[in-house]
Amino acid sequence: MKKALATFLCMALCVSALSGCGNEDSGTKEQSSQPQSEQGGQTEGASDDDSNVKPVGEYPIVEEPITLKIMGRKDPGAPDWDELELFKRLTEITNIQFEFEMLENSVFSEQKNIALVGGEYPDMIWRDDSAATTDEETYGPQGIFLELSDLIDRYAPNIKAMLEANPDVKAAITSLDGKIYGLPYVFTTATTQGHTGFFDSRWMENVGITKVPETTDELYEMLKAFKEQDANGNGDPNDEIPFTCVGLNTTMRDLLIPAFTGVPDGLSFNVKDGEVVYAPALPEYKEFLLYAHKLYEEGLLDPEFSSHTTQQWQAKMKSDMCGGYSGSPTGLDPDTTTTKQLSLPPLTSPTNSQKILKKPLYLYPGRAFITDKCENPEAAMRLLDMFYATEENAVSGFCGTTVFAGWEGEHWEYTDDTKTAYRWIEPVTGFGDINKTVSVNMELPGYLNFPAMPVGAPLMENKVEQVKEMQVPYYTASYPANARFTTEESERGNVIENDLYTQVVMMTTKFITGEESIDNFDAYLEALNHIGLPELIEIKKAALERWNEALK
Ligand SMILES: [Ca+2]
Repeated sequence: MKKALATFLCMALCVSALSGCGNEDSGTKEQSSQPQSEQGGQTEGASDDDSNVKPVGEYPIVEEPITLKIMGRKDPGAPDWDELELFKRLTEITNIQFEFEMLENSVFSEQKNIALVGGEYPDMIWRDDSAATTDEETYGPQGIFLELSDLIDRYAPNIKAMLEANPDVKAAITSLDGKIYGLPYVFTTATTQGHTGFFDSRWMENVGITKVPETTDELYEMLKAFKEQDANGNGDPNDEIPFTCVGLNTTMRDLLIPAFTGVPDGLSFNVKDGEVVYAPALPEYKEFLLYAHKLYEEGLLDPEFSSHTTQQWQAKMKSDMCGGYSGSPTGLDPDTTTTKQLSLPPLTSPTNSQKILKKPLYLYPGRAFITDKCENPEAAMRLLDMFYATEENAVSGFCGTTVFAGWEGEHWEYTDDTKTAYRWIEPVTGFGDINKTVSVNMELPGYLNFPAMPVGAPLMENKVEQVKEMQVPYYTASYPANARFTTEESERGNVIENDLYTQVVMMTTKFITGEESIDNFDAYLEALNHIGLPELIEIKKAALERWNEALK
C-alpha cells in the first residue's frame, strides 16, 4: 500500500514538475499560476490541496506571497525574529512572510498554554520549551497540532531522509498514539561531543608507560605508576592525584561501571539482549565496586571525589596535580597545557569483553508545531524542511548549518577543503554576534551535523580528534532517553526512579570508600527491590515496546 502511494505521489510530482517547467519556458508565469490557485481542486498543481505551493525542489515555495503567523520562544534580551537576517532572507527565497508573536522564556509557558486552551493560537508554534512532549501528547490527539507524517512524506524530503537515516530520532518524536505532531532540533557539533576520561600524555611518558590502557587492569597499573613515581615531573614523587572526578557521573558512570557490566549507562537502565536491565542491580556491578574500592584504598582515586565542588576540582586539574580526570581537556588552562591529552577508550574487564560507550543523542523535541489554524500546512512543511537540509542540499546557501552559524562565506568559512575547522568572518567574532543579527543559534527546528572545530582552540581540537578516534567507534545504545511514558507510568515511575538513584549513589559511594562493607551487596540489592525496581522495570518494558514499534 505504502509503496503504491509513494509511486503515485512521485508520478504526480514528476508530472507537475514537468508542466511547471513548460510554463516557465512559455514566459507566462503569472498567467499559468493564476488559474491553478483559483481552481485548487485541479490536479495539475504541486498538490491536490494547495496549488499555490510549488512542487518540492522549486522556489519560491509559494507563487503568491502568504503570511505565516508563528508564536516563538526567544531568549532573554534577544532580538525579535523579524529583525534577523535569517527570516528576511527566507522570505526572499520562499515568498513566505512572517508575523511573529515573540515570548521570552519567563512568560512563554504560561502564554502558550493560555493561547492553546483559549483557542487563540497562530499557524505555528516554534521553539517550545521543556513541556514539548507533554504538549504533543495533549494537543496532538485533540487535533490542535496537525499530524505531520503525511506532510513530511509529501513535502519534506530532507526531514524524511533524516528520519530514515536516524530511526531513533523518529522514535523520539513519535507520540504515544504512534503519530508525529512536532518536529525536533537534532544537533551534533564539535563542542557537544562527549568525554569519558582524559589524561596527559606527558604523565604516561614520565612513568614509562607506552600504551594507552584498554582494560581495567591496565588502567590500574597506570594509576599506580602515577602514584608511585613523579608523574608530573616537578621533583616531588608524592604530590600526584592519580585519578580525580566529581561524584559518580562521567567517568564512573560512562566508563568504569560499563567496563564491568557490559551495558553503556552505568547508573541507569539499559537494554541487554532485548531485556530491560538496571546496571546498578547487575551482579557485575559488585565487581565494579570492588575495583573502585581498591582504587580508593590505595590512594589512586581522589579521596575528595565525592565531597569536593566542581570549582575545587577544576582548580586541582589546572594545577597539574591530577593524572586521569573525568572532564574535557577544554577545561584545562590553554596557556600552560602544551602536551597532548589522551582519551581513555572504553575498557574491558574480567567480567566484560565488549568495549562499549553510551551513544549520545542530542535532540530537543517539539521545536515546531503546525496548528489546525494554518491554512497553508503544505507551504509550512516545505519551509520547515529547509531547516533540515544538509550543506549539500542547501537552498541559496540556507541549510541546518546556516541556522547555527550564519551564511558560509559571509559570516564564517571553512579553513580548507577538509572542512574540519572554521573561522568567523569579520565583523562576526562568535555566536553572540550571530544571535544578535543573523539567527537563533540553538533550538530552532532543524538538523545540524557540524563536526568542524573553531580555529585557534588547540584543546578543543585535541578533544575532538581523541573522541573521534577513541570513543565514537564504540557507541552503543542504552535505554532510550526519549522513550515516552503515559501520565500514569511517569507519575509512578519518576518517584521510583528518583528514589532508586538516590539510594544507588549513596550506597555506591559508601561501598567505594569502605564505609559500607561489600558483604552487604545482597542487602543493597534487596533494598532496590523494596524501593520498586521490579515495578519500574515493567514500566520501562512497556515504553520500550512502544519505542521499538516507532523505530519501524
Ligand atoms: Ca610530582
